[in-house]
Amino acid sequence: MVKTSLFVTFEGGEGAGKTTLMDRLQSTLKSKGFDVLRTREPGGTSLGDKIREILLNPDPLLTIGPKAELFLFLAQRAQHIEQVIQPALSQGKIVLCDRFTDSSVVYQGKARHLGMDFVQQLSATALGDISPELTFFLDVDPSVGLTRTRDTDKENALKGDQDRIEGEGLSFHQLVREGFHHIAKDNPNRCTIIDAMQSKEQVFEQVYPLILKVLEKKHD
Ligand code: Z5A
Repeated sequence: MVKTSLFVTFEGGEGAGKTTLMDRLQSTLKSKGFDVLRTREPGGTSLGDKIREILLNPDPLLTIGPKAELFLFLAQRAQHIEQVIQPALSQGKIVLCDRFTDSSVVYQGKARHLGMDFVQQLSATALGDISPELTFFLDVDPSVGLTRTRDTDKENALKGDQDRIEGEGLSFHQLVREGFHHIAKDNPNRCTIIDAMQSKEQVFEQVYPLILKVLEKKHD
């Protein structure tokens, strides 16, 4: 087993193709002998999974204001880092994480109007010295992404079961997309925007070599 710690995050709007891409990356990296830990937010721990159920519950009687929502995301992240991400990196694993702090900055900071800088500063307390070395933003027109997700839900007989955040209007998801572009522009060394309107194969072929390049540099 090849031991190389690397923290990679995957971001993007609903239905951008993160799960699809991460499935392929995980199996390919494992087949090359790397020790890979795959995880996601919200979630990743027992506490995180319980917080996820609350955050995504579409029940209109369960009111969650923007600040409460933010603190729930930060709480699950603090636990996720301490219990899962930090230990895995210390053991020389590649951590592939579906969403991380950039999602909070964009969804709560930009789309919920709490302010991107405010969320970034507050997040620092949950993060400690952990931050991703590589981030891929899968960029897709929100109407395309939402249609993909709804088609998948239909296939899985989940019609009408949109989660609380997915069920926000198109303008909300457009703000999300703008927010991710903003972060990518401000962090060119860490972030790469990937055109997720391309085929699944093309998306993988763009991302995988970039991960390999960083892994090779670590072995030099
Ligand atoms: N959130 C937040 O507000 N603040 C935070 O701090 C964090 C999260 C961490 C979590 O939702 C929600 O929490 C999320 C942000 C918020 N809400 N939104 N919107 P989630 O975990 O349930 O869902 P998601 O992260 O948005 O992912 P998803 O909907 O599961 O989509 P995906 O993983 O990016 O896509 P996929 O499952 O790989 O693909 C979707 C479908 O498209 C599927 O049928 C694929 O076969 C198809 N697909 C994938 N790629 C392609 C390409 N390239 N072409 C054509 N079709 C494709």
